[in-house]
Amino acid sequence: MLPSRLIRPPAGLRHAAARGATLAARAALAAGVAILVAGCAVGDAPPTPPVSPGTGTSPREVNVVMKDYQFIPDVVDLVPGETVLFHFVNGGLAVHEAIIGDMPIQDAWEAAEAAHADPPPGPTPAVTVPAGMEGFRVVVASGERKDVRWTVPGVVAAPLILGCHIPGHWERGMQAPIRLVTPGASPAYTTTTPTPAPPMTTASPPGSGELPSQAAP
Ligand SMILES: [Cu+2]
Repeated sequence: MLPSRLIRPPAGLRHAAARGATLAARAALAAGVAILVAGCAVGDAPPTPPVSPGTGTSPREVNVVMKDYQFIPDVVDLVPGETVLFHFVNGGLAVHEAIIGDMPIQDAWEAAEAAHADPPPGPTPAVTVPAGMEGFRVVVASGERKDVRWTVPGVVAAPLILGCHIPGHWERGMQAPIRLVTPGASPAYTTTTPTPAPPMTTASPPGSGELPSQAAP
C-alpha cells in the first residue's frame, strides 16, 4: 500500500476538489431549498397528518392558539361528524374569540360586535346575533385557556371558517379556513382555501376598541 503522502493529490488539485465539494454542497443545498419551496408554496397549507377522528367518548384534542392577531394553526383540519375537544389558548394581550361558522355567520357576528365597539363604562354589553346565526362561539381572555367539546356537523353545506370578530381583529388577520378531511388520510376535499376571506359587509375601523369578554355558550 502506498504511503498516504504519495497518493495525496497536489495542492492545486486538492483545492479544486475542495471547491468542487463546496459547489456540490451548495448545489445540493439549493436543490433542497427548491424542493422545500416547491412543497410549501406561499399560501399552501401544510400537509395533514393522518387524523383519527374523535368520538363522543373519546374526543380528538385540537389545540388552537390565539395571538394578536392570528390563529395558530392558520388552517384547522376537522373530520365531518367527529367530536373534538378544543383547547383555545389566548397567548395575546387582547381578548379574542373563536367563532366557527360559514360566511353568513361570520358576517352576522362582525355586524353585531361592531355595534358594540368602544362600549361605555358599565356592564358588559350582551352581543347577540339572529337565531340560527350563532354558530360555535367561545370568548377567551388574555392568558386564559378554554377547553370546549364540539361535534362537527356531519354534512357541511358551505365552507366553514374560524374567525374572531372583536372589532378590528378580522381585518387584522384573525381568520382561518376549516379544512374538512377524511379519517386517517390526507385531505379528501377542501371546501375552503387558505386565501383571505372576502371583506366583511360591516366596516369596523382597526383599533376602535375591544369588547369585554362575553360568557362562552
Ligand atoms: Cu381576536
